[in-house]
Amino acid sequence: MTTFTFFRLKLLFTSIVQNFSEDICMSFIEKSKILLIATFILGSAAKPSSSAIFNVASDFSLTNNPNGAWRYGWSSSLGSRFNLYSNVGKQTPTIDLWYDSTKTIRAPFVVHNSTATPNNSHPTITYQPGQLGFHPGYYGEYSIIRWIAPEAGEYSLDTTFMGLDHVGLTTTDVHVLHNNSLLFSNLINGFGASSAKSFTTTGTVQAGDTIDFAVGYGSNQTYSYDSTGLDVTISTTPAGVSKTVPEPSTVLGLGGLALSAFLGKMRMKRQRQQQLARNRVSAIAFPSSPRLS
Ligand SMILES: [Ca+2]
Repeated sequence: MTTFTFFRLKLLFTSIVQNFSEDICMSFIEKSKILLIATFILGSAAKPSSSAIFNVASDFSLTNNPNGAWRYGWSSSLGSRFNLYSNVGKQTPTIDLWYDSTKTIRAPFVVHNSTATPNNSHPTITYQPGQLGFHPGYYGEYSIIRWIAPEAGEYSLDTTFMGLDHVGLTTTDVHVLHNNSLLFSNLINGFGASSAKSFTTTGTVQAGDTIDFAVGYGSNQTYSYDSTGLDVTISTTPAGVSKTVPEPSTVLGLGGLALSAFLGKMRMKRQRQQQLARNRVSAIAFPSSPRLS
């Protein structure tokens, strides 16, 4: 549930509760029941949603950086200041590119094949449909894709780095860092599946924690032909939320039904009371005509 949706609901329930609180026909106990139901609905709705899945390639954006939980950028060394890429363009006419225009030949960078077909528009790389890659800089700058935890909770991480350049071949060093502490390091020397290095882990994060995926120019310390594929999936479960807890929409539906039923019952009671009051007024204003005998 978005913050906007939550506050719209809050305004709606506040309005309902206020209207009935001003109803003099309603007892204190009845008003208290309405408040309790509304509080339950809002309290349940305020809880974070259940598990979320983030994928670095399918979530890619060429228009937003930051892009949701993702950031595209670079640093001079591992763990040093993170700089967002501020320039977009094309590596080839059909391959998307994030880069820093102040850097030599636009490296380091991040690339993405947004087409639905294998793309060999680059002379030494074939990008698979939807594939994402990144590349270090001339001076050994690290290209980094950063994920920032939207909220506290548990996470599971599955990542694979792979050489993309079938001519070079790719020669890079790759890393995963949690809040700038190394979780994983390895070297990519080669091309394709045989060069791939994978890493999986689980853990906990606080809101705002960073998990970085970084690529450097490798043990040969040259950046030529160093395009490296990156596949990352992060699954999260917010703190305090069990996978068996009903979805907020379910809670809202059940809570809304309960509140509607209770309010309907109160309306009927009020209508009966108003009708009785009208009958009494009618009896006083129009007494029966005296019977002529
Ligand atoms: Ca290299």
